[in-house]
Amino acid sequence: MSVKIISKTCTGPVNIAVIKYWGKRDEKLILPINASLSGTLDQQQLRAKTTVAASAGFTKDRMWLNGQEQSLDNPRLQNVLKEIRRRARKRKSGCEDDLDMLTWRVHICSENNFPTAAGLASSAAGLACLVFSLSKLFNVDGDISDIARQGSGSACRSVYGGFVEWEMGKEKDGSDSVARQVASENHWPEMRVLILVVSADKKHVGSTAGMQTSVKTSPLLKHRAEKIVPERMQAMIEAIQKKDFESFADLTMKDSNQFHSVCLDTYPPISYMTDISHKIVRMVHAINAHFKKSVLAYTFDAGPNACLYLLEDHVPLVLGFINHFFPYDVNNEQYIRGLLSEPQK
Ligand code: 2P0
Repeated sequence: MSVKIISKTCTGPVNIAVIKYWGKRDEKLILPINASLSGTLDQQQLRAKTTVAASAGFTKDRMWLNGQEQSLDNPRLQNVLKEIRRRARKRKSGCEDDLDMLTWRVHICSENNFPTAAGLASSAAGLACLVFSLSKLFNVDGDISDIARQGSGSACRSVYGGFVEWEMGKEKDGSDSVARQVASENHWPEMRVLILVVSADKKHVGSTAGMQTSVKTSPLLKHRAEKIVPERMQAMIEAIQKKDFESFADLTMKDSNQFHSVCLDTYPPISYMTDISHKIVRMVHAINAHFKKSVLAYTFDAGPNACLYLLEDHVPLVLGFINHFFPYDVNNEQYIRGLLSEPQK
């Protein structure tokens, strides 16, 4: 006797925030204390890849990440699976096979082609990809960014390409805390991102725990969420719509700096940036001073690695500076690799 297995394989992109998410008002539903905005990278260099399979022959839901079996005894993953099955059931337009399928267990196999948990948005790409693959497997249509959000907050932004806003929302049930595209992947085709891997080690404080401590202890975070981010979001959306790189760059760098200031304002403090990260900041400002305007913007997430936004024309020159200031040294594990990614495709 043969047992039917249905499977789907999808890939999911990384997103790099230019207005950062840091802090939740609801831990279970993953509702943020401020809106955020990111660019979605193309999938040539960095991506998650997930295969989901369902079968009447599987005895329980199981998951493997980069070849290692992971426990699915995780409330976030359970919520994601429950919500996908709930929506599939609600749709009810499927054939009998479809309805049968809702009782089948799933096997999930996911891999990233870049360091996991090193502040390179691996959870965003992974969870967005998982939710997208499950939605294809169970024929769930419509916006799935709210389901991705329940897997990992920033994952909701990886559901769309181009520049994407995660709206904070007002509703208690999170129904309006969703991602929406601010500009499509074709809007600013000259935009590039260089990722400088300072360290591929796991971060010393995870984002989820780090932001919980920040919400409890940082007065700067409260001020940022209430006063700074709402104005900055508007200015950022305008800069993107007008393709005003200078404003885009200045806002991006200021927001990264404020996020890391919040980390230091957290008690006990959190420091994600290293001496090399700070050296990159100085290099970027030196390059911008040379041009007498911002042609390059850094942004750092919950880790020491730098993401540099710039326009295509400046890539060769900036790579020249990077090679000059951070020469490749095989004996030094802290060397920097420049990965060139086009953010929008
Ligand atoms: C961001 N980060 O906007 C910010 C900037 C890190 C620094 O979103 O607890 O992994 O799963 O919602 O989404 C990292 O936080 O945290 C993050 P959870 P998540 O990209």
